This record gives sequence, C-alpha cells and structure tokens, in this order.
Amino acid sequence: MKKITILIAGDLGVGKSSFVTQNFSKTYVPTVGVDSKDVTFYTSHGKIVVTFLDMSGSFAYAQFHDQSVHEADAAIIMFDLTRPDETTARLDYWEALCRRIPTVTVGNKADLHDIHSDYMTMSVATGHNCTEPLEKLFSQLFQQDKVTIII
Ligand SMILES: Nc1nc2c(ncn2[C@@H]2O[C@H](COP(=O)(O)OP(=O)(O)OP(=O)(O)O)[C@@H](O)[C@H]2O)c(=O)[nH]1
Ligand SMILES: [Mg+2]
Repeated sequence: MKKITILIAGDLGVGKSSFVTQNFSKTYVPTVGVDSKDVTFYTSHGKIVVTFLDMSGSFAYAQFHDQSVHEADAAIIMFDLTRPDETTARLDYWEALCRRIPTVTVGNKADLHDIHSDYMTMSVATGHNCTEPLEKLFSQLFQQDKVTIII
C-alpha cells in the first residue's frame, strides 16, 4: 500500500472540492481554509491512499499555502474553462508555489465549454477525464510507465 498527499490548488469556484469529494452538486459551498480528505484508489500497481489537501481559492486564506504545499507530494492546479481569463491569471502563482513537486494543470467544466486547450481538460460534472490527472501524478511519483486507476 502506498500513501501520498496531493494538494488541489486554483482559484475560487473552479471545482476543486467537487473533484475531491466526487460528489457533484450545483450548490457552491466555498471552502474555508483547507480541507483534508483521504480517498483509496485501486490501481494497476496496487492500492494507493491519497490524502487530498483541498485549499480555498480565496487569498484571504493565503497563510495556508506554504504549509499545505510543504505537506504535499504532488499537486493538481485547476482553472475554470468557462472563465479562462480570470482563472488562468494566477496560474503562474500556483505553479510557482508548487515548483518543488510534480504538478498537473487541468481546465475543469469541459461540459460547459468544450474548447481546445493546451492544458488537460476535464469535467467533474460528467466524470470526463477525472482519473487522468491522478494517473499522471501516480506514474510520475512511482516512476512507472503508466499507472491506471481500476476503481
Ligand atoms: N458545470 C460544471 N460545474 C462544476 C464542475 N465542477 C464544479 N462545478 C461547479 O462549480 C462550483 C464551484 O465548485 P467547488 O468545487 O466548490 O469549487 P472550489 O474550487 O472548491 O471553490 P473554493 O473552495 O471556493 O476555492 C459549484 O457550483 C460546482 O457545482 C464541472 O465540471 N462542471
Ligand atoms: Mg472548495
């Protein structure tokens, strides 16, 4: 069994908590500070228990950023495909924050805005591409050719 911590970073309302809980609801409940949730994945390379650190996108809680990244082995940086200008403006900030760990940058809400992007895209609402960012990080962290999530 492997155990890792993955930070979920990105601006307000891009879909970080929806991704972590995999419990899609249209009601938006902003995260306060940082939430933590353990999820078990069964993969082609065994069981992986992930502690997700789900940060608020609000800079009112910026005091949590350094500590959270310090605890993380890898990060998913998320933006909102329906608000590309607004939510990619701080990608440089999030990428600099996570510079010491492997990261994947993902555009979410592809169900509403299915455009070509240089970044990986996904939709928490439909489940489209939701495992790919994790598989990419697992493969990098465990130096396997390709780790696939079974459930
Ligand atoms: N259509 C659509 N809506 C989504 C998707 N993912 C999340 N949402 C919606 O986006 C809103 C914000 O989602 P959250 O997961 O709370 O966003 P967050 O990034 O955790 O926001 P903060 O905690 O405030 O930083 C909610 O109303 C969700 O229902 C998606 O893939 N498609
Ligand atoms: Mg949240």
